[in-house]
Amino acid sequence: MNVRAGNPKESVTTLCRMCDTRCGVHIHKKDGIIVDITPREAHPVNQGRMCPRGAAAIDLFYHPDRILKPLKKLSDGTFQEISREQALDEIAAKMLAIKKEHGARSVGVWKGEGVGFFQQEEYVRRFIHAFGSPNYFSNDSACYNGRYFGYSLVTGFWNPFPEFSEAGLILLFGTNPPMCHPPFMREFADARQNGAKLVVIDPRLNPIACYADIFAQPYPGTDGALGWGLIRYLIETKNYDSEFVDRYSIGFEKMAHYAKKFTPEYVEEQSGIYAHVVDDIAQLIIKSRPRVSIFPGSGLEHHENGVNNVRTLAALGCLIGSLDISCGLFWPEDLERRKLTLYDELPLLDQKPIGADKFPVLYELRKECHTMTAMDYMLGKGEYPLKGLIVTAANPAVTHPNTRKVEEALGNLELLVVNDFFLTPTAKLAHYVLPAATFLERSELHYNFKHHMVFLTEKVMGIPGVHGEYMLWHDLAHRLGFGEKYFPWPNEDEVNRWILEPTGIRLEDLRRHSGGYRYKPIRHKKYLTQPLPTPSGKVEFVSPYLKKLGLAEIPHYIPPYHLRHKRKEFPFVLTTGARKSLFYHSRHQNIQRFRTVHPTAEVEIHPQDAAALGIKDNEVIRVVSEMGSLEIPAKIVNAAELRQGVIEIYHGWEEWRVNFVTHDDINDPISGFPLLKGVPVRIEKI
Ligand SMILES: Nc1nc2c(c(=O)[nH]1)N[C@H]1C(S)=C(S)[C@@H](COP(=O)(O)OP(=O)(O)OC[C@H]3O[C@@H](n4cnc5c(=O)[nH]c(N)nc54)[C@H](O)[C@@H]3O)O[C@H]1N2
Ligand SMILES: Nc1nc2c(c(=O)[nH]1)N[C@H]1C(S)=C(S)[C@@H](COP(=O)(O)OP(=O)(O)OC[C@H]3O[C@@H](n4cnc5c(=O)[nH]c(N)nc54)[C@H](O)[C@@H]3O)O[C@H]1N2
Ligand code: SF4
Ligand SMILES: [Mo]
Repeated sequence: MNVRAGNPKESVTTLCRMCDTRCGVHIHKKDGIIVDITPREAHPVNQGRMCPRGAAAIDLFYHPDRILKPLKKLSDGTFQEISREQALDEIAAKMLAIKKEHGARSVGVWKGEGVGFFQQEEYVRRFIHAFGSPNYFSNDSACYNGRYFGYSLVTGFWNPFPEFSEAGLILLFGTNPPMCHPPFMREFADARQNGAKLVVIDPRLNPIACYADIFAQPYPGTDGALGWGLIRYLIETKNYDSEFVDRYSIGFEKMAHYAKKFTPEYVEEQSGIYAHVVDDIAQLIIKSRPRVSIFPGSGLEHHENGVNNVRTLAALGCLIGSLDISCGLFWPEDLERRKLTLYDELPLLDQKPIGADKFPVLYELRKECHTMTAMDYMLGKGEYPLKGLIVTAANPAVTHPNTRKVEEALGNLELLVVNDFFLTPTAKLAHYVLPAATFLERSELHYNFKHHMVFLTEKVMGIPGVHGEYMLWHDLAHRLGFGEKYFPWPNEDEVNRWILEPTGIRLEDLRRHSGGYRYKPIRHKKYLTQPLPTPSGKVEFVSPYLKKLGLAEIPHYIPPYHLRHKRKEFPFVLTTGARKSLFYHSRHQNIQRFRTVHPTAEVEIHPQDAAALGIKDNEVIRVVSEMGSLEIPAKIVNAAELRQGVIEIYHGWEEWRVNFVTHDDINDPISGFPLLKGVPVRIEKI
């Protein structure tokens, strides 16, 4: 590969963006080639540690399969390399043709987890509004929004990660930190050293569960019942912060009334967690409150009752007085920077953002269109057609539910552009594939709200002809006629200066503080002197906003789909996507040394379930749901590793795409989230 150094220094400090954790790292170069990546000692997030994926940025940057030139699909389905000018000219021309025939809203954009949040996301949102379409989609339709809503609806803000090290009790629901959030492990260790207790709620014995004081295995999708059982216990025994409740919340009486039915026996019936375990967890909360860190992961939001289950846990945290303390529901203060989005200037509500009618909360609180509804619009079954789509940093042909429909919908577009490093299953469906730049080839601002810090990362490397996200939107905007107005900045430095201008922080200040710049001191219990950012200014145990929309005012518990619709044909419950430390969704399977560790996919199954079906270890079996089927080798786990009746499949495999069997049509009414965990299935021998 023809690479050149973008920076003459031999060691550059930056943030790792192999995941959204953004650990501080040093990139070491020799003669312009990256030779090593090491963790930054003083960084507030990782404090001198890093995970194996961080160092794999080298494998990614130099990967032999990287796309380095734009590709155009020919009529025979093969791809041909073309110049960037030709690619962008043709894409812009096609976008204008679609706009002329169907209106601007018939073109959309989709950003994925590859670029995460903030700056790269804001470029995408800005671009599509400037073009005249409200149709911004993202992976967040199946990630994070569910948790964001669960918290925001109760407290008005999204709780960034708690400072676990200061907790007396850590309660983890459906999260797998050693795989997903490695820096939490140091905080857990610090807390444990100070005597903190650990409770893990997960149908699967995930690695952190091995260290728990209490590990309980619920049926998927039933965490809300446990949350309510804990609320009931605390209210009945008067072990809650009544002064806080009286002065700073609304809806307590309704909540207390609703909680009554969640006796330990009822919780056991719903969740399968023994009644006495509910009491034990409640006792631990009582001993430690308010120093309790409650953390729900994607195991909660990937259900059709996810937001309310998360809301229940947020309410529980408030009830015990954990609001706005470091190890509880910390309320971060924003940096008063400029935003790149155009929602005030060009709201485009009259253009009918896709899914905003079906899932108004998703649109109102996050300004996101609903990806699952978008598939219908691509297939000509919407109110208007969606004909063109630019996808950056996402791989929906693997990661989005109902793969069969995704392939059909993307295949039906008149223009599909994919900006990625590799020819992914999504890119293979595209008319044009553009070579994306890695984080090492970009400059961007990063915000860490837990620490009130802002960071600047700069280009460490460059590859001729490969451009970062900003230049993609900039160059397209200039071809489409709105470049001068909306993308006037010639480079990322100028964008960054514009964003920071109102803060008084200069790029030079950030360059001098490569370990991050604290933009505001941290304050706690701010709700004592200022209203919370909820509509009422108080904690909302019930939500008048949701009631007005015809949604549940109380975060009520509805049993999950697999319990509501018990059917003989589908006796098992499939959960998907328990993360693997070396893979990141659909990424890194092409890194050979990682692939050696996980050579093939597997469906994890309980030994008694396997015995009853006569299934042997490694035997290829068929998993069938209402949506589709998948053939995959079985892995018989130990009895304690999985709740009987539950099976688990990782979601990122290119060759074994579990999303062929997940549901895009069973959705959380608040977030619109699909049913990814808790899918009724049967197992067939082949
Ligand atoms: N290595 C690695 N790290 C990652 C990612 C990755 O792909 N790879 N992805 C990143 C992203 S985008 C995200 S969203 C986060 C997700 O990170 P986490 O939120 O920690 O999610 P998972 O690892 O999927 O862990 C979910 C756990 O929930 C359990 N579970 C499933 N259903 C239920 C249920 O109904 N109730 C309960 N209590 N548990 C349930 C599963 O068994 C699993 O152990 O990870 C991030 N970090
Ligand atoms: N069944 C099931 N499905 C799931 C989940 C589950 O648990 N179960 N989890 C869901 C969750 S939480 C999430 S977040 C989504 C993730 O869904 P996606 O956003 O589709 O995530 P990735 O598979 O990581 O795809 C990211 C793509 O971006 C590319 N990429 C990486 N970095 C960059 C970059 O800097 N620039 C550009 N242009 N491209 C880049 C990668 O090569 C990759 O092809 O999957 C969801 N899907
Ligand atoms: S957790 Fe690993 S991949 Fe994520 S930022 Fe840190 S070192 Fe990079
Ligand atoms: Mo995610």
